[in-house]
Amino acid sequence: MQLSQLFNFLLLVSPLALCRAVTSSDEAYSTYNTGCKNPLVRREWRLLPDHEKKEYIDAVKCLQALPALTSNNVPGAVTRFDDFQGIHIRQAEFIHAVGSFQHWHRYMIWIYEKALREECGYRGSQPYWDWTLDSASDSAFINSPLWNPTTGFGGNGPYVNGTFNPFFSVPERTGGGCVQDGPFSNYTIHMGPFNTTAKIPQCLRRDFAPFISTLRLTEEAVRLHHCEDTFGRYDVKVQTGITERGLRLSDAGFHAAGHLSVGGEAGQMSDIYASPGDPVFYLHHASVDHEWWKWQNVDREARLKDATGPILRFGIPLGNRTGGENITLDFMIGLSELAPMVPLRRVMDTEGDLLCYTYAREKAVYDYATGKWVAEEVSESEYEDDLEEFCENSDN
Ligand SMILES: [Cu+2]
Repeated sequence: MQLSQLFNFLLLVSPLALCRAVTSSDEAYSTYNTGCKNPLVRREWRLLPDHEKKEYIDAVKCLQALPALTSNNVPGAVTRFDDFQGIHIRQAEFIHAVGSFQHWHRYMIWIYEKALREECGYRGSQPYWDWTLDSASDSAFINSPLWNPTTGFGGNGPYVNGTFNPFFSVPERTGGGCVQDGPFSNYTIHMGPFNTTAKIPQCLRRDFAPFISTLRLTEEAVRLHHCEDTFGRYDVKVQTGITERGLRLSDAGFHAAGHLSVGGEAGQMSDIYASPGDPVFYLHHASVDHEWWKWQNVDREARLKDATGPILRFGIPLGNRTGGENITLDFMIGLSELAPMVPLRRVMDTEGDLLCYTYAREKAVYDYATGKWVAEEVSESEYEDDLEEFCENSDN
């Protein structure tokens, strides 16, 4: 073994070297630590002008063409896009039905957004998918601008008969086959289903279940989560529907409902391990994050410090099965090779000493006169007044 080979070998095996590799490959972290002056502003997908939609999709396709960084530990990872799916598969049992669920996914989406910007020249922010805009009817869901083949992510897969998931069934699913149109119909996903990072090439599958959207993703259903005033209770609602055996429909919070409405039974989006194989995962989780951000903003002083929930899956109160210790602000989260470990206090504030983004204070409204979605401003006080009235009127 030559000296340089030995050095490379040490870099790969030594945990110390691993830390070094991560920090040295990413000096940019230090620039984020000086405070957040110009936060990126995240917007709803349909409010982006078409050229910005294209820039985002081009950047995702760029990640899907760059070589993986994690292939030493994630055998199925071929591309930079796969890196994120692989890390999610590997960590899935430590990041769902735990107190750090929201924090870990916030961190993941941010690192993904950073990769799009720093490695693929993307100049925008991570868009999100406001599910409530597509929940008025089955056809509203099916015709969402998100699924547009030229300005979106392509649509449903053709209907395929059969049982795809040993753990749950989605009775009114409508697809299940390979997505036939849009920018990702030819992309090969390399991992899944379930808990393996072995290389299993497969197509992107979607299995729309619009009834989940009309049931669990309406404005009212989503808003009910916000009537909770402690993080613990809010988070229980958001995570309802995560079970040991995957995602469940009944009482599903907006997190599980968003996954299941797109993934049905057969699609990657319904897979608690492999869901980041569908590029829409990132818009869905940005929306979960957006809701948390809105919740935090109602009382920033208290809520930016409010973190609780079990370290072990399904501990109290998330299932109450394992009991055990709770997370604190010092609990460490990380993305293996993709990003350094950080205490979760550092991701509490989206405009803090690590993260630097915010969400536009707007809501998309459909303008029947022009047939276009337009932005309507929502002030913070307006949002809070409405919420108060809503929660008083709902027997919650
Ligand atoms: Cu996840």
